[in-house]
Amino acid sequence: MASEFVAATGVGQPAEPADPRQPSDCRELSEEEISALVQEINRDGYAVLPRYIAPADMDALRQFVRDRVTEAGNRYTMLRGPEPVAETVLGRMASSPALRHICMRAYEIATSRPAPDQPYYQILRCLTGSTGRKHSMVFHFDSYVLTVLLPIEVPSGKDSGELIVLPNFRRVRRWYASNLVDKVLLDNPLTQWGLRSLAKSLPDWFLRISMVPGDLYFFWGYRSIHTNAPCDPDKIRATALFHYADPHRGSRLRAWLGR
Ligand SMILES: O=C(O)CCC(=O)C(=O)O
Ligand SMILES: [Fe+2]
Repeated sequence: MASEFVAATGVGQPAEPADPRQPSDCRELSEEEISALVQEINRDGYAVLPRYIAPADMDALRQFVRDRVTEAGNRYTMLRGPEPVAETVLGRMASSPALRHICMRAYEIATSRPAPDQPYYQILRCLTGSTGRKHSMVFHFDSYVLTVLLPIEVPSGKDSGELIVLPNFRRVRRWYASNLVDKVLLDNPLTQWGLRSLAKSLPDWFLRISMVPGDLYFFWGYRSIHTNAPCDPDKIRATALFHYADPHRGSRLRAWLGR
């Protein structure tokens, strides 16, 4: 599956032995590697760059997440935008030319459209406690073409918060109105109930990805129906997301609707 990408391109291997005291900047990928990444997302539903973030950065990030969760009273918490995470490796990722290049070229290769100069929609999601359940098994399409996901804390155990994906379910819509119809059809109690039932009764229909902290995951969030499985309430599940490129940014209908 996703490992083929690694085998084909060798991008999984760090160029030098990782020095745990030396936080690394984002690795660049060649044009061939980005093409292989896109092919893999198209074929398998997702691609992964193993060990993209250095262990020292991951340790600091885990501590950062624990501190924010404690501050939030051990409840679900979400940090939005670059400012609250500016001092962590997530701040460096958000401003990394190498990661930006991967996103823009992947977008161009996949859509044959020029990559727009839009900031990431960046969030850090921390699920824990009983409030974490409310934010699990909520199937959705993202509003952005490419979703880049860095798992930070992945709980082990019965409920271990996998990423669940029905990959590449729809095309990138030309019109915002079509996108809105898709979202209404998906985001209603009946469809949500149907998808939850299907995920239980026909699990093979879905990708269920057990993510590894420090690896970097890519999928077409706009095209894929996806969600996260629940995690045990006494554990933390934390993911950082960089969503890139809203195809309906200039839509007049959307401006009119005030969305
Ligand atoms: O946290 C995750 O695993 C997925 C979150 C997600 O899909 C989103 O924020 O758009
Ligand atoms: Fe999403």
